[in-house]
Amino acid sequence: MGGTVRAFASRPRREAFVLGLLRGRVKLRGAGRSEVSTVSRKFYITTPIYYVNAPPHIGHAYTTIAADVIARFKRLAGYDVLFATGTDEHGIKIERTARANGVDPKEWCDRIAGEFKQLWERLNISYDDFIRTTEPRHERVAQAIFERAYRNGDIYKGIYEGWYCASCESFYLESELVEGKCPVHGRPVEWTAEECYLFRLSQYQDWLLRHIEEHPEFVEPESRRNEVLSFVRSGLLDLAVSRSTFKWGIPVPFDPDQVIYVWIDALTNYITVAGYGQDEERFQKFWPADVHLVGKEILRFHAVIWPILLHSAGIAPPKKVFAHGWWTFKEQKISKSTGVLVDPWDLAQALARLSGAEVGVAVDAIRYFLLREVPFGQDGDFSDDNLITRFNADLANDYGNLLNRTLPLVERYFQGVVPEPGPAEDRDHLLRETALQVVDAVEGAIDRLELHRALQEIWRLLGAANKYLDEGAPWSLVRRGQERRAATVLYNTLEAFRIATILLSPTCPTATRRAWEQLGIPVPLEEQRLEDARKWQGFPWGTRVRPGKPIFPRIEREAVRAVVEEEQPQKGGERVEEISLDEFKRLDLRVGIVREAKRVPGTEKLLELRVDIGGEVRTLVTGLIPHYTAEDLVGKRIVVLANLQPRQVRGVTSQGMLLAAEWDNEVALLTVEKDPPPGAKVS
Ligand code: ME8
Repeated sequence: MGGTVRAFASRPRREAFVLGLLRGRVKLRGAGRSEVSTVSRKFYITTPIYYVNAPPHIGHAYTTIAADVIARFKRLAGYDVLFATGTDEHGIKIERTARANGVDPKEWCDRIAGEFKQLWERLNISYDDFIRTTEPRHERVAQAIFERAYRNGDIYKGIYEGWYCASCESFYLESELVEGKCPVHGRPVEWTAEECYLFRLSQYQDWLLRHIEEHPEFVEPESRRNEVLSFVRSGLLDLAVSRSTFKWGIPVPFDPDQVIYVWIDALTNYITVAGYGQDEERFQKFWPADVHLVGKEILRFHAVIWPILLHSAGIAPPKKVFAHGWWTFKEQKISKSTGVLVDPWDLAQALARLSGAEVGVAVDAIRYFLLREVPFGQDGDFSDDNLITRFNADLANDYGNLLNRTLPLVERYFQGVVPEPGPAEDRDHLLRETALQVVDAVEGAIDRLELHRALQEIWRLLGAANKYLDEGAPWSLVRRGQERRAATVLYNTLEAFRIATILLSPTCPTATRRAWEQLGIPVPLEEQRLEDARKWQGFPWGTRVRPGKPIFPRIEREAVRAVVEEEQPQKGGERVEEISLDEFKRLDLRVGIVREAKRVPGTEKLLELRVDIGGEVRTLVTGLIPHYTAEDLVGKRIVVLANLQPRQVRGVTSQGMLLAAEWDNEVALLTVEKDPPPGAKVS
């Protein structure tokens, strides 16, 4: 760091050793030998590759954000990281969806894969590789693995009969169905009987059992591991690994009438990314994967089929498969098949509008909320209200406000220059101890994938720093002429904040960058490493701070109510209070022409309108069904309240309101005479 040069002569030995490790390379000096060998530490983490049958939603964002935070943390800790995500593009489900949308499957896949990539960019996902299963590099690997199992005698031709759920792309036994429907999606299953290739899963049952028993860390959390164990103990059946009734898949290399079963195709993506069969050095370095993060519904594929397939091909299984829980919304699973969707980008934009924060900061708040709210591994119910509470209490108050009250004090008492601390007192030692413990605790929690715990620990440090500042009260120290002590208190508060900022940077990359800019430390946050968080009093005194706007401006509850509530019909006949003419003039009422209208999917009464209000076309969401159909409205002149705060209605942003009369369950739109142009003022 720039500024002042100081020696760390008294750093404890253990810390010095850890620092050596953290740059990602350890120098091992053999006794009596002079050569120095370097060992690089790698970390390979994956998300599932997502189906492209529909655009991404917050469930996909959850896994991907979690993986991103872990990957960023590992980079911070000096690891050479490979973080992969991607899309799963073959199978009957994708083929059907593409046809239903009137395009060929490849075109459809390109479109949706593009949407995933765009969302990941917006959510600040730092993936190193985005794999698509339609890429030639992957098709070669899937075929090679299939062929290898065939040559081993693990794949044979037979007839498979069973119930198939196209949503899961999976076969079920009669006994596994729930009321005759898919146990995961609750959807009807299809009876299939076809000639195909089968894989001898049953042959590997004992090997897998032993592997899981001998490697308790292989499947986590523990409750999920027990489920997998009892599933394997109950007996594995051979698995159908090819299909012949449709074409949208990777051809079986030795039988062009069959395509490889989509799950076999999909799972092999993890070794394609690592360079299998194409870049031996890369494969040696990154395989086995350190963690496959998955949702709990696809754990069996990853913890049973995948290790067996690898073992049959002579490849080591991944080190860990971690299954997290499901997000629900009002107790219903958020998923494409239930139709309950939360669009993370809409949510970020709404949060940005509500708070006035920049959208990247709002994205950070969502990233933080998802990981903090629910212990990683458990289910959680999504609620706007809890999101706002976390935003205000944790981010605006504990984190943002700590900075916003410290920097002005530095300005006021020390001309905006971070002062040199004086001799340490007990409470200074205590803050230092907390900070150093927290760094270790955060690292440990990330290693155990206790992401919520890692955040709790950072907040333990922020809590201690806020309390330290309150109790240290530099403002009264200055009043009593104790500037030196005030300098120490302010310095140490900023120091704790600096450490918390480094630790929080993987979760909130944008907000922490903004905070770092305000701290004024010349070395950018991106260049900080975990070892920098372990250096107490690493903040260079003499630094000129640059106080700025609050990074997480508080959200007012009133504004929230307007945004998250669905449109409620106004009740007629109510007494209303009088307003002045000036108050009325604050309403921007204009003539608008409805250019397009369509029903909001998944709702009974909502229409989404595109309304020309003169030089601008606005989106309005209104509950006009069954009084009007979409066709009734196109071309109509209506009256629009144009300066109503935008609000989120079922994932669509409504940018205004149209006026209508209501009586006895009837609704009539307000229209105008003489066809004025769109934008004409109504007063
Ligand atoms: O299963 N809560 O793809 P998919 C939490 N292509 N996580 C959720 C979620 C929710 N409500 N909804 C989805 C597939 N997810 C296969 C994977 S891998 C070789 C092939 C996340 O598009 C979670 O990670 O159905 C879940 O496992 C994944 O999205 C399912 O995505």
